[in-house]
Amino acid sequence: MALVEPLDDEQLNRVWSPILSPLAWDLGHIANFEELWLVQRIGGREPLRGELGRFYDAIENPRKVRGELPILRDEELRAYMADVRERTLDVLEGVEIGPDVEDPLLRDGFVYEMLLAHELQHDETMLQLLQLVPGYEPGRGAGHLSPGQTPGQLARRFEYPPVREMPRTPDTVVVKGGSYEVGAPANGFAYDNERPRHMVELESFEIDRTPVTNGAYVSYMEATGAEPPLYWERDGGGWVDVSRGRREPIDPAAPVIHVSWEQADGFARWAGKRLPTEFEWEAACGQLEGVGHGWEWTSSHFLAYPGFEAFPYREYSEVFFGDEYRVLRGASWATHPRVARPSFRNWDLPQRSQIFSGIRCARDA
Ligand code: AVJ
Ligand code: FE
Repeated sequence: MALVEPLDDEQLNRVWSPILSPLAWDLGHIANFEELWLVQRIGGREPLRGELGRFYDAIENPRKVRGELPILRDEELRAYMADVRERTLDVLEGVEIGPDVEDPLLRDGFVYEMLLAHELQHDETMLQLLQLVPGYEPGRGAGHLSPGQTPGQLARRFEYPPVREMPRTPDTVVVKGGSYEVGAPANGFAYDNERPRHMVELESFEIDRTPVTNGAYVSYMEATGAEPPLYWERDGGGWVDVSRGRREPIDPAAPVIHVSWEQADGFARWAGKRLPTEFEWEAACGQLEGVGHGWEWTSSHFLAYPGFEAFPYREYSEVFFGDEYRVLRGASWATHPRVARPSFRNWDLPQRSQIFSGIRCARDA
């Protein structure tokens, strides 16, 4: 709610882009997902609005049609969100979680972690859309701290643009070939696509310690005529960032974001390098710097790990497996720390750049 506090209902309902949902859809979807998995599945209650749930099904309703759906809007939307949350808290009181609970949805509180992660990921999706809203600045006043959360963590989530310091000299991390363990351990929260943890064989490789900067990307554009990142516009001799209706000079030292996989792959080849595979990234990530400015494109397709089991539903990951999507690793400035971990796999289509996506190069050693 803090994220959308500066917006009015017209802005919440508007279709800003065919590849992003209206904000009202995300808000209703977050609440409906919570109702479905917790209030209905765990609490055994009837849905609050009957068949409404099917309009919030992400697979049945692709992003480009979501503006025309009879979804909840305005006061009705806010009332539904509040009703669901009240029921959620109610159900929570009567529920047992712990390592020995039989229901895998409840064991170790899986369903709660899933709902939190889901909401936080949609916050990032909403922030992608909010880049299209002129004058948008997140409403800090509406934020509240949850137990254990420091003001710094809340502020970091809302920081524009990425400001973490970059080391001066670009250099590389050398990783020796051999067997590496990848994926999420069997206990603790992770998505199904991160499991099972397993061994992979890697050849020796080098990976840049830092992500590609705006300055380096400009050199690539000048040398090859490649397209600029999304939200860049020419301004005199230089470039400005026009997201959120601003015109801010591009900082050549900051990592580049809003590039597609095609742009990232093109850059890497031009530089005489290549994108890392997702497993190279995971094996090296303990030594990388600048992780968290932007998601990092990898050369890997989004595929199931050997022994994969869909949980708790096929539509989270399984329906996206195949060679259509590319995997991104790491996190962006808009990713909540709670959902950032070395085994986390993000994915998108290779031509997309609305996500906060950047580049890190690798090469065979
Ligand atoms: C992991 C970001 C690709 O947006 O499709 C949200 C996250 N899954 N609701 C997506 C997700 C279900 C997912 N990504
Ligand atoms: Fe979702």
